[in-house]
Amino acid sequence: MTSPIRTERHGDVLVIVSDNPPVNALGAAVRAGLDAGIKEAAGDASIAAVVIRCDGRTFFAGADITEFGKPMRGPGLGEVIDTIEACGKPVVAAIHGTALGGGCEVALGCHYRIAVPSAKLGTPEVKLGLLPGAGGTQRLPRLAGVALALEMTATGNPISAKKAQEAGLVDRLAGEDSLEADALAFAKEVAGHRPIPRASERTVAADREAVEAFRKANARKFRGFDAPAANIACVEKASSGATFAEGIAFEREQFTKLMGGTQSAAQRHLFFAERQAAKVDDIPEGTQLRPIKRVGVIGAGTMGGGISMNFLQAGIPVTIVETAQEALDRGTGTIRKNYEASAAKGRFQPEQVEAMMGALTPTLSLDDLKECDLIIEAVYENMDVKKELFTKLDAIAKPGAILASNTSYLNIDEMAAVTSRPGDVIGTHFFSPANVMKLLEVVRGAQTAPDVLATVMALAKPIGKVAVVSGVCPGFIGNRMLSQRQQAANAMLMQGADPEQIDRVLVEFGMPMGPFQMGDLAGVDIGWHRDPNRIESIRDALAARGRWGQKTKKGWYDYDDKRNPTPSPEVKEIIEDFRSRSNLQRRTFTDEEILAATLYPMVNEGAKILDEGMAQRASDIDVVWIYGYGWPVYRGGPMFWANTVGLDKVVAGLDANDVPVAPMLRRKAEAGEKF
Ligand code: T1G
Repeated sequence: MTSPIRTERHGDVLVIVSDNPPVNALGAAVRAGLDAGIKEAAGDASIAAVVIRCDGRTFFAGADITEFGKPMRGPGLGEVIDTIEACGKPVVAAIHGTALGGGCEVALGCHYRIAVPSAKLGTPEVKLGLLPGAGGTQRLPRLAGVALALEMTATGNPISAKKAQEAGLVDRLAGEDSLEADALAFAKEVAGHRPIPRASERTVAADREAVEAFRKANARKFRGFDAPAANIACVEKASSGATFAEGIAFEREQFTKLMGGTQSAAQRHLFFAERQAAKVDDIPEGTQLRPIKRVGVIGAGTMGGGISMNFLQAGIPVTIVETAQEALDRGTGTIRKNYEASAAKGRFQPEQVEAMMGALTPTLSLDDLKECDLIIEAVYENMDVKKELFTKLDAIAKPGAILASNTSYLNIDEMAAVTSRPGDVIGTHFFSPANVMKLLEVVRGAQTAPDVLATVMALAKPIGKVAVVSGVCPGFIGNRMLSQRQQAANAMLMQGADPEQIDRVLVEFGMPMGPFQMGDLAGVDIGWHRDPNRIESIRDALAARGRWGQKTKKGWYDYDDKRNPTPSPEVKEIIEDFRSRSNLQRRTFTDEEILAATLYPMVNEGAKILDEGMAQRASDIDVVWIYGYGWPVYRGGPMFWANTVGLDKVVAGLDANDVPVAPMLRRKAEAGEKF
């Protein structure tokens, strides 16, 4: 097999080039090639300097994650980087694209760094539950100081080439289209320079204030994660007066601990799961996508407005339709207000806001949708309303237009059936707020055409979404599992658990909020029959008394002006009243019992979803829960988490609570298999 590394001679400069698509990951062959190239340069007196660069779209984007957990082949990355740094001739890193993780570490091991302005440098290992394990936590602070090293390693966010240059991480910016030549010229310029600057030979002053301030500022964001603290500890070690070798030993110890832990396994699982979710297994190779030049959105309410924003931000013009001018104005006004709020935070320039608003065409007439390539309805969640609308759209929309429903649980096939083009009908279930939440459930109808599905899936990334394909079933993937959790929570309420105990247990597990806090956020009245005299559940009783959640400052909890929740005596009274009229056995619940009672039924429903073919793979279900509901990434999603708990334990828990176990789940548990 040819090496992904080649060398080129340019006078007295040796250029080492990696050609390892798609992202020049630093797999064994690349590491071996780099090692050999550097040793060739070190041993050849006619070579005065070295350039390391990459073909393709980016400089090394990190260690090869697919090699993790397998026996190391050839020299380790840290070893190769040490060899680069120890080279007796100046080595220049020529950076384009994203120098990430091990790629950034290779650049730090070089003596000089030149980058194109559009390049980014980053150490995102923390997003995989890890830390830069090839010397990055020790070289970064030595080159750029403690504060930036903390920011880069513990948040994993990349920085621009310009910011890197300002911080001393990059020595020079190349022309956007002349990196190769500029790097060569730079190498010739520094050839023969003495002393050769080596990051490991520098020291960095302690900055306890920066460390403490950083820890404090990020405490909430890092809650539950192991890796951020380990990254901080390594940067602290580098600035503690320890030698470079001591720092490397500490880094190695911390890296090994993280790599062996469940959190990193979970986060690495999700890295691939998210990319896998974008792939639809049975779409024929070479399926042509339909061009989407203009999108129509029906409904300018919260969902319609948020959906429109996604496309406007991606540079796709939107025609938005309402039934009344006042609603239309309110909707477009909200879109502008949201954009202006983002602009105030520096996310958009004012001219971008004007451009996006200029690409929004409000109208009261459905006929104005006739030029749209994709039409998404986000109207009232009622099948009759939707069927009537799809009937009209069938007559208005141009041939080949994709007709999509934003329904969160209604049957797409029924909507398709009223049209003459069921193949063009699909579900695009955005999660509220649609311009913020990343999950997009793409609901594939029985007759949805492959190119329609492929087109919508391909749209997800440009509009900033993570798409997961769902089959047609009530609640699709996420809400179908969520309802199991809600039923279990309601049942425990009746037996003696408090809303705040149940919510606390799930928040401590890592969820952003528990079922009752979530109910108050979404609205206790959502899906309520609206008959205050028909009180069949605790929820009905709350809704009947106007306890609709945060929007009425009272729901399952009472809320102050800052929306801080406190337990409500009225709610306790309502719950007590229902308990007293039921013949359910009263009991207390331990936190473990609450966790098992609420999460195991979700896993059980996930098994049914898989068995019915409503989701392509278990990892897709994990992606739904990470991006749609805030499941803690360090637990990998419900199906990955169930594997870590042990499916036999999940089945035992379901049996103990008399929950009928999905056959597929029981089979797997008995066979000692995982999802
Ligand atoms: N290893 C293996 N495969 C990778 C990879 C990697 N590092 N990065 C991407 N891929 C694959 C990816 O699975 C997909 O494959 C294809 O490349 C395109 O990726 C020792 C321990 C670089 C910003 O965390 O952030 O270094 O689905 O769809 O949107 O300290 O990929 O096509 O088959 O994401 O243009 C640290 C991870 C590793 C960077 C490009 N590095 N990658 O985004 O394309 S740990 C990272 C990314 C490490 C050292 C430590 C992004 C990207 P497929 P993509 P993209």
